[in-house]
Amino acid sequence: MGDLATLLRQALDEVTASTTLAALDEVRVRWLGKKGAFTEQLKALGALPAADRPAVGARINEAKQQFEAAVESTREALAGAAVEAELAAGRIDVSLPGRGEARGGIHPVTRARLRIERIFRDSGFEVATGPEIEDDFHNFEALNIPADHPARAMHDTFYFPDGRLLRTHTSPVQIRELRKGRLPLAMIMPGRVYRVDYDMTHSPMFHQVEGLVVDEGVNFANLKAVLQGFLRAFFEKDLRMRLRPSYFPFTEPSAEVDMSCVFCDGAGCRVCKHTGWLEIAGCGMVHPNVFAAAGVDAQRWTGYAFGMGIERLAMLRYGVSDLRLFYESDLRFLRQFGAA
Ligand code: 2U9
Repeated sequence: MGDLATLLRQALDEVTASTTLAALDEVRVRWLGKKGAFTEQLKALGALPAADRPAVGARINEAKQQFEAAVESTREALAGAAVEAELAAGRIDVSLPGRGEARGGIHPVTRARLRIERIFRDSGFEVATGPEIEDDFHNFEALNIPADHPARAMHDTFYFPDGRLLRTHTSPVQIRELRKGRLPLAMIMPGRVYRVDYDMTHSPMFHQVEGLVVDEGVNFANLKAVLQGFLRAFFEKDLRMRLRPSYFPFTEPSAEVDMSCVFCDGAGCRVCKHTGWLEIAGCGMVHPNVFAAAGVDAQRWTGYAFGMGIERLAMLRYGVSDLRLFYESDLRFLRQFGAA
């Protein structure tokens, strides 16, 4: 039985040497499996004299049990260590400082819009909005833009299959307001508008603010004063303004609005192409045909209207040279604009 003691020591050494659960299992199978040494020993019992068998059998079983107990305790130790290692790898150090929260900012176009709204509200205007998906009547017909006008071409306007379209200006909101019949009114209409246009200075979607004042006896001089007051408040500069005759289907007479260059104060620079002036808005007195379409009595009421691009106002106010920066979501650009 000296043999058995040697075998047991060897088996226990192998258990101790196992560093993984898989290695330990391999040792267990090798010693206890069908061809394992303990099994072979038990098989050999048959060759012994019958009288010796119980005692020898008992010793073999004892050795086998010792081996099994060693395997079991090593298995527990290895499994415990594996859990510990897993926990250690995923441990979160709750005492570490946090990463900190990134502060959002207000988009420059929104910031400009809020600024415009505040200035006009302060001088008694209301702010009105309307749908971006419009019908032909509100976007064109009621604004004295006839069916054969080039603005209605497929390549100038985004159409839906049912004939509706993405509004090309915020003027349909004015039509909707006028048709409510609540006069007098003084309103601005800011919002997104769409045109089939894309290059350095044009985007298929951009923002406009239009204004409309309808009352008894309002005139071009009132329009000029309101626009000059707005531009001076928006740019916080004592700038000059001039009107040039122009044409829009919805106003008569109509004018383009220039302001003295906010970068060179009229002296001439690259931004104003050395003219000293920047084109900033369009305006005019509401056309009688527009009043008729909106159900307003043009004998009693007169009105003025104006329109400006919000991106252009924002570019000039914040010194942004490329319109596309507004739409690229580049955080290095956007982070420069804080709260309004
Ligand atoms: C009604 C009556 C009149 C709105 C007007 C303009 C002149 C104008 C452009 C400026 C730059 C649009 O963003 S832009 O491309 N707008 O020049 N808009 S008068 O006139 C109206 C609108 C509604 C009922």
